[in-house]
Amino acid sequence: MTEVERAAAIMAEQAARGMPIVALTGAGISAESGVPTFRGAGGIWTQHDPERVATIRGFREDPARAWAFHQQLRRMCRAATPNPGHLALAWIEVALGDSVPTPVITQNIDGLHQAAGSRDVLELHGSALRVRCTACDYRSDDLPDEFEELPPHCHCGALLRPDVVWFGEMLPEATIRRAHRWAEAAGVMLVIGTSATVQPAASLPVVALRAGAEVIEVNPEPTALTVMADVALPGPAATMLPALVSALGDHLSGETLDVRME
Ligand code: BJW
Ligand code: ZN
Repeated sequence: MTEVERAAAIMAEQAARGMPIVALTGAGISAESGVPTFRGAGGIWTQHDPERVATIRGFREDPARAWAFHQQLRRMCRAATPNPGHLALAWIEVALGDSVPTPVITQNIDGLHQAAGSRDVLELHGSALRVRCTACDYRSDDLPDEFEELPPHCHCGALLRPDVVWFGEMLPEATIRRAHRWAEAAGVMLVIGTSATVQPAASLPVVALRAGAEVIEVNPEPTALTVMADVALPGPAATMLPALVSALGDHLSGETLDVRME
């Protein structure tokens, strides 16, 4: 039995018991859509200092600098389309149906899971496709390609900022609470394309393991989680996830699962 087949067997068994199949994703799942990862060769943090562009201190120091960076990031996210990895997760949701919860907890800010059709996406780190006001409750995802002024201002006069979570900031409370609950309830947690270095997201697989879930990791590189995972699939998400879905199809009847990988 290959590792992919073993992972699929675990998923099928847990799904048959109605146990949640929870995904936790990171930048690696979008790499093959052309959105660069943060760390590693060619990573965003090798080109930009996160202290300057991904903290509230850096933003306050020079809002135009932080905005120039985020505009670049937003352009990449807007130009990207879901790859077979994102689509495989959306297909798992459809294939397993309503009796098996299949939430996707993502650290990504690119909106690609939603674009792929995943319906229950928990955005831990917000979205590059939205802005919010630094003073009032204004929030919007109806943004022009380019702002007339950088940094852009709210109708109330205060600065707008990207609706993302920067280092040192709390994650959206309801979202991280729900993510924790899914980690505790999971039968399987698929951990895909994350270096598992940024807290509190990096703790979710550990929470899941302690609560009895089986953890399947998809990542071409080893991480701190690899030795703890029940199955590690060392390869790119856009190849590994369709293979996993295909193997899962062999475990389920044609009526329950319709996952032709065309
Ligand atoms: C593939 C692939 C392919 C490649 N297929 N895979 C000391 C100890 C512990 C914690 C802290 C500490 N000091 C500070 C903290 C807290 C801090 C933290 O964790 N820092 C660590 C870096 C040390 N966390 C926070 O500040 C968070 N808030 C918080 O904790 O609040 C409470 C608190 C505050 C202060 C102190 C203590 C507690 C907020 C975190 C916000 C993260 N924000 C970012 C930026 C958003 C974008 C923006 O600015 O616009 O979110 S950082 C960046 O990292 C982004 C990502 O979501 C996040 C995670 O990265 P991810 O997704 O894992 O990507 P990579 O690039 O790291 O990895 C990619 C992986 O893909 C690699 O493994 C590849 O191998 C793989 N891959 N191709 C599959 N084809
Ligand atoms: Zn405002």
